[in-house]
Amino acid sequence: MKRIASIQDVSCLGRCSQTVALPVVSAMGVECAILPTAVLSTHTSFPDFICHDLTDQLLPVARHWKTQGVRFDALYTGYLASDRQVAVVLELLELLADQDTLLFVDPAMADHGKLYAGFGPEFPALMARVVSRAQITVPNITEASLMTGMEYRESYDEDYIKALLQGVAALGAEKVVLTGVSFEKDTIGFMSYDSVTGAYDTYFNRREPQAYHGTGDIFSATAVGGIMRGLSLREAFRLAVDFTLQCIQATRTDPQAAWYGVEFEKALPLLTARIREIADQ
Ligand code: PXL
Repeated sequence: MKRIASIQDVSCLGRCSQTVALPVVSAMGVECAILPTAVLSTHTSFPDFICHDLTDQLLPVARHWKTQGVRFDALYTGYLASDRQVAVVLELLELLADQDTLLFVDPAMADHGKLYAGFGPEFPALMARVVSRAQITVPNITEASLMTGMEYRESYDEDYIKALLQGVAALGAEKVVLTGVSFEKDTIGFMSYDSVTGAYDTYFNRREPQAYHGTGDIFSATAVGGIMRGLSLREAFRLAVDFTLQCIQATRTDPQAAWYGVEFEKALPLLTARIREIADQ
């Protein structure tokens, strides 16, 4: 069985980051070790959340894993809790990766044109250092614009999206998958760029009118799980778009859901069935 380490926060309430990655990756038949970057009472959209930064725990945990001879097929980073955590995470990646370990970086720090609460304007440049190590990175449009210094636009064309993709690749990432891309009002999906082959790819599915918290984390966890189960990047990211949509569709009737995240629990059986159909045995 493949094993990954998911390096992001535990938001105790409000499905996102580890509380999404662990169940989704596990349901896909991949072992998911977790390395929490912080413990928060809730994700940062709740008022008055509390946060305990775990930067000082990260290297001791990783060193202990090393002494046990553990290896990882992928290291997946998401939300990082502080400026000073970035240098530690870079060291951690160095320590835990071997030449066959996939580095998958979700620079989860911003959306809808704004940084999440708690980050200062210097944070995107720090996150860009983690992205520079990635074989695959999955920014949304806000994150890509903040890291590249390009203007954030709500309405855009393919040239703008390609410029963002190339800008993120120029930071050092090999493959860039820009999420939340929508060229038509009823569809949403991704556009990707492979800096080695120069190839672009796109995939779109239905766009539901509601926006929910934590859907980016569902998308990333599904993509990592799919890649680990032997899907091509194209298949894995298509599956991620489709499953994110299924989670949103499973949630639509709940008026509280925008806060508590998508009810992915209802859709997990669909993911398990689909991965059984399409993945390596
Ligand atoms: O879903 C991304 C995310 C992860 N972790 C924390 C967050 C958010 C988004 O707001 O606040 C703590």
